[in-house]
Amino acid sequence: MLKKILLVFLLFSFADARADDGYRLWLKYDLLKNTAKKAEYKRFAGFIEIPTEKSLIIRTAQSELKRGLEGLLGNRIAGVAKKSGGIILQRDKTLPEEGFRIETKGGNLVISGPDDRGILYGVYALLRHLQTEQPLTGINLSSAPKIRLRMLNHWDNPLGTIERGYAGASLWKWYELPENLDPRYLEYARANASIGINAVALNNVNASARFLTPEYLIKVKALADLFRTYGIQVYLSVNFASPKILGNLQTSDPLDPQVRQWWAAKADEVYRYIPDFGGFLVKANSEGEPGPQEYGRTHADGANMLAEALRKHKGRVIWRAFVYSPDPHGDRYKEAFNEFKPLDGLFADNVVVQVKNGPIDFQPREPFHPLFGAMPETPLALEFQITQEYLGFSTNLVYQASLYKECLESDTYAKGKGSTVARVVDGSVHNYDFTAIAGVANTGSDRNWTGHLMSQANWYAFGRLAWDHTLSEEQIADEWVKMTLTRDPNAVPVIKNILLQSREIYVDFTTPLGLHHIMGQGIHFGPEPWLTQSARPDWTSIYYHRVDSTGIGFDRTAQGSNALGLYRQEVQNNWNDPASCDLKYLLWFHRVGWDKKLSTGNTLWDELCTRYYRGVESVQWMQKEWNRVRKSVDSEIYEDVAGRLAVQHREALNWRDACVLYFQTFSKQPVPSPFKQPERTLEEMKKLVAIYQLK
Ligand code: GCW
Repeated sequence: MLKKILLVFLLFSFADARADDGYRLWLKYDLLKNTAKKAEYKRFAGFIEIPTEKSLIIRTAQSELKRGLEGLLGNRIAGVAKKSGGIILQRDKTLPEEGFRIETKGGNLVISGPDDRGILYGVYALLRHLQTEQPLTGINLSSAPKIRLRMLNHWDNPLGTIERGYAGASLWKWYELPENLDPRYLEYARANASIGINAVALNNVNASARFLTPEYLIKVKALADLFRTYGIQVYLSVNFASPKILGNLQTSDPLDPQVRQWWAAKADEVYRYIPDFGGFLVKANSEGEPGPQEYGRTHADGANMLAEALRKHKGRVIWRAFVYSPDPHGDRYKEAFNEFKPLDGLFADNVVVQVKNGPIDFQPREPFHPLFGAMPETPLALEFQITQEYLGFSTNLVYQASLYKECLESDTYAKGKGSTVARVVDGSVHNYDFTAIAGVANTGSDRNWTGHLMSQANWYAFGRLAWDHTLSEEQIADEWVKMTLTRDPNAVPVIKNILLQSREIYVDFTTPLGLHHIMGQGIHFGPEPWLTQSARPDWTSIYYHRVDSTGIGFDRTAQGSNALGLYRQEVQNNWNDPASCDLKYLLWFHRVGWDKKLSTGNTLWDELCTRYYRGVESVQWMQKEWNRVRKSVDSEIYEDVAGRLAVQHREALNWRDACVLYFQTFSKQPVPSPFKQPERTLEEMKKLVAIYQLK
């Protein structure tokens, strides 16, 4: 007996002493310390009643609610329903699809949803409410998603690597599936469901054909069976050449009857394994991936063939618009537009075209993609990159809700003022029947899921904005900090402020004033503005910044490439004139002389230097601010974030010195005071970057 007590004691003290490692994300459900709140919440924690027809998702909702309440309130929830004092989960068909309402009625708390997912999302909303210590008395909260398909795209490869993944190996252990189900699969599904994500594409868009073989479909099915219990549908990225690779056909021409037949049979087979399979995600004729253009066919021909194969199963095709050609005289900015705009209206009704937020490639800042203002007849899905390919990998703290919001709120003027990207994507501008948004996942098998603990906030923010793009980045940061890090009222605003400033700080020390695509060819987290040679001209830096002794920037006005001409007149009016163009987009659209006076009062050269230097100083500011919250956050998390901020400072210095020194060879001007000339030389910076890129 004594031994047993000792063991229990040891276990408990271990649990207490054990530092937080971020594994539990924002779903910790630790006992609330606020006794008044606890007492208020306990009035409804007597029992949980669920609808008589119980589905798997309802069971999930019930057990999640029980787990949450027991953790937060510290008492067991009885199984027996009473008249009042409990929580009732119920169906209410009058509510909008997947939505929910939470209200108090007759001494109970009632969570209603029109469908199972709605009830599950209502449960998570309630738990969020309690975790952030909001008042429950008189609660009347309803919400419904603005976009129907809210999905993560994993760029995970069959052998466990992740393209542009910085948080360890893939979560999917393909060799162990289907027999062995890693417990993380469920935790992953929970996390997604808690923020309203209802679909995932499991594999890289640079797709291996093996996922469509029976050997792999059985593995995919194992994951789909599990994710279904959290309301998550599975999609696969497919290789357009699969008929040749797997079917031994001579061609993968989308108009060839045998090819069409092959895909139809393949779709039937997939649905035998996974009856609620979502559909195919396709990257075609892009960066060397196969596609319909090899046969003289269009993207619409390719997408429509797959759409036909999936139609009878209610499956969908998500066809990516990320295409560009290696034309040294062209402007990559315009290429996706030029290929897709003429196809508007030609896609089958179960096709969605997925467009990246900006025209180049997930840069720290991009103007919104011109296709969002130009495809009234084609449902467009918006693709964000949550993983930080161009945002400092997992060593830089960059809260991306600011980037997402900037894009979502950009006005396309597609149907007059107020036709924001968000409203195009949610279908309210053009009445698309099906709407979708995707985030390229930042998850991996690192214990804390995302490498940088603070990058969890980006996963969280993506889900929350996919649900409701009108939420502010501030509100989302508030929820995330309180659920993940601390509810200490002295620390919460400090951490929120770091998050809210972080994206602009990153832009400042990497690509201020509208510079873009000047990163290392191999190290997308580091600088290589001097890159002039590559396998393709549009993979160099000079293609984008066009620096010379007179100035810097890409002229995309009518005198230049006229990429600006792809936007509505009102948008062009905002950006056309270098004197009034928002400085954050200046060098995206204009070549500007070094001595040109900007609205800040500085010349272009001085302003450029000021931003690079200010960026580095701001990283030091983040370090100091983080230090202020040391006592309010878990020590393991504190140390880990502090360490990564120190790395970020080193990387910021590298960016600053590399860019300032290189551009200075053209401007031939001193670094303006009070800043000091970098201590390192350009040659040293080039050597450093070269070392990072050695094989
Ligand atoms: O951002 C680029 C990445 C590629 C990626 C591609 C894409 C999956 O560097 O790694 O490939 O975009 O989005 O298809």
